[in-house]
Amino acid sequence: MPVNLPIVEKTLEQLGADTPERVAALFVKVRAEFDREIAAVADDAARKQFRDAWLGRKAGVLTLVTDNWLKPASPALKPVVGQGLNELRSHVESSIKRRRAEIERQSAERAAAAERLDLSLPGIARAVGTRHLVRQTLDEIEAIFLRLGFAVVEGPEIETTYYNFEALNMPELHPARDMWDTFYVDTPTGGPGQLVLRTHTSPVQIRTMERQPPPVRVIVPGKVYRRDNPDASHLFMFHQIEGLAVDQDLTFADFKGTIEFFVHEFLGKNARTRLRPSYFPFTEPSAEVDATCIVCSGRGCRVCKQTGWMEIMGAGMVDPAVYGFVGYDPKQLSGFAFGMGVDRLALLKQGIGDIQVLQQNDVRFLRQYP
Ligand code: FA5
Repeated sequence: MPVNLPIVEKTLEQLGADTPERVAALFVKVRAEFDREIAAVADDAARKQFRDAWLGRKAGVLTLVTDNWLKPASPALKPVVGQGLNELRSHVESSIKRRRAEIERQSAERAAAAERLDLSLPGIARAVGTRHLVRQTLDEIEAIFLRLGFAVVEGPEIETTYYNFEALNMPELHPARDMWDTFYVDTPTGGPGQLVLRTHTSPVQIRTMERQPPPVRVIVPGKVYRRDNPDASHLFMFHQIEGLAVDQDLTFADFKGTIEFFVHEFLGKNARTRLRPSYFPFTEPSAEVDATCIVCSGRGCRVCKQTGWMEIMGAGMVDPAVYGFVGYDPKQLSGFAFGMGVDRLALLKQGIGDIQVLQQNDVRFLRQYP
């Protein structure tokens, strides 16, 4: 910032300042110009430039006054110029220091004003996750069976072939093993220690009966895995809820009553059920349970493939051969078991046409089930 003071470029002689009064008058002019200019210094960058213009060693105003006024001054005027210069220097230095403090205070005030907390501003809404539709369905089904006195138990997702097949009355090479396309886990030995990703929750029937004496009344929610090609009704990882009740004198009527109660609670009082004969190696007799399609109320639609019915579970009376694997007495006991596909029940209840949306994690879908 060049200082607008041509007088400091000249000597006292050139300025005609030959008396102490005239010299003093020159210093008054310089000081007035300084005071005028410092008032316009508004920020730290301007202050630095201003300081250099006045105090800079090479061409600052005070250096010029020293070189042009003091050094060539006559001996009579030298003390007057010296005194004027000293007073000017201390005025310049202290004023610049004061201005610097003011600028710092002002910028701190400005920053504080910008940061001031405005309690009237609307808050920032944080997105909160929700339970997945499958989790919601699992919880709902569990709650229904808890009311009937069933307990919830769980089992491992990596299972031995013994629990997944053998103890469920499917010896090695039994053709029924083909009902489940299985993911085998590589193990060094193979053979009887062979591990699989469980294809159903039924192995936990065996684990539960091994662990506790009858009576048994449990449900088993969990993930299961099959080498099924994904399509509108198939996933290769899905969820089942197994049910097992074993006691003295349990009959097929107990089984039917339990399932009807569940279907009414889950799908509504108007939903009807039907049983179709089926086959599972670990139940005898076996049945597939259908419920009226909730989307079309049984009239027939795309979701139920125009049949009016939706298959919801496999089930049956526990095959007496199974009790032999867990040390239960088949002559004293009877029971029923069922295994339902939770993902398909979620589709059925919500009228969703493609099971794969449950695993695509599209938030536009997930947000519909808060
Ligand atoms: C079983 O898994 C038997 N363990 C059920 C059972 C338990 C029978 C106890 C008797 C006694 P199934 O393979 O039918 O049965 O499967 C049961 C349900 O899982 C089916 O009704 C269907 O809802 C569901 N499910 C089967 N495969 C798939 C798949 N790939 N994707 C999604 N859901 C499936």
